[in-house]
Amino acid sequence: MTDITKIPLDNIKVSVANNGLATVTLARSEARNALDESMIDQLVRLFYGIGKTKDVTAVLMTAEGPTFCAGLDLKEHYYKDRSSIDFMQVCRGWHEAFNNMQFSGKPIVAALRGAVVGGGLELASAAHIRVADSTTYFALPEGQRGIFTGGGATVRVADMVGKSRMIDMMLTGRIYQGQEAMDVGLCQYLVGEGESETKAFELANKVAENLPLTNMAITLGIEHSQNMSSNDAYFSEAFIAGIVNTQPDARDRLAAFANKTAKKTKPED
Ligand code: 1HE
Repeated sequence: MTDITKIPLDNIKVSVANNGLATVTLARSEARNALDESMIDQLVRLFYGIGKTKDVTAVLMTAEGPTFCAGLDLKEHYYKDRSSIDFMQVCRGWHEAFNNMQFSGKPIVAALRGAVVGGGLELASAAHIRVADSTTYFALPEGQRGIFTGGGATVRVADMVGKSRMIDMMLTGRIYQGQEAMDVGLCQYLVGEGESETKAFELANKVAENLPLTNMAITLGIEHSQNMSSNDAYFSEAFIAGIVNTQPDARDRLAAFANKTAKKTKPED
């Protein structure tokens, strides 16, 4: 079994609590957590390990400093003066890292603050739940920087906000924040300044209580069904439910409902 705390990390920290909640922290605040090649390689390995280990049930993703993530390390990109083929390989790394996040089977709750821009938004969009605070703002400044997204935004951000909004964000540098960011689908929770980590922690702990197979089905099954015809998606749903809804570990939870000891699904609960 992979011990993810043994994976060599630099500018990223990880810890695992007794209930299986892993906290992954971007720790490069002096560069506003901009992602260089080394950090992307680390994210590839870390989330591959998180997927494989039974020790982790859910992930809280957070960041040090006032900014969640300023995206691609623009200075590294400038000084390396990469060729087209070099940058295509860089993008393959970003795609692998964020796919390992989205499809590890472990739910990720991201605690956002300050700038969530460019590749920072691509990173956040690979999380399953995004919690913003009143300082959080979202943008795709690539258009103004003379570059293009390369970490999956054309799929994940377009999926969240729709292609017209994404094109507007990239052409004009439009910034979304607060209730408007919620309304367009960039985040699912909005809390007061400095409260996103507390809220994300609460949600991640709640998610960690779900059965692992159920969390895997939720985070993977819904995503994959979007790319299928309705008939294929119904078949896939039935197949997933056939496995998940009959898992032995669910028996206790179903028994609790049958014998009236389970919580009801009501607003006050
Ligand atoms: C950086 C980066 C970076 C900051 N790469 N070093 N991303 C962007 O276009 C965002 C670029 N960054 C900014 O607009 C601002 O830095 C922030 C709004 C994020 C933060 O502002 P602020 O005033 O809090 O900090 P700062 O003084 O601008 O930055 C602090 C340091 O971080 C400074 O370095 P220093 O050595 O002068 O102290 C900055 O240079 C450094 N820093 N952001 C490198 N991004 C796979 S394709 C993805 C495409 C993209 O992501 S495009 C990038 C979009």
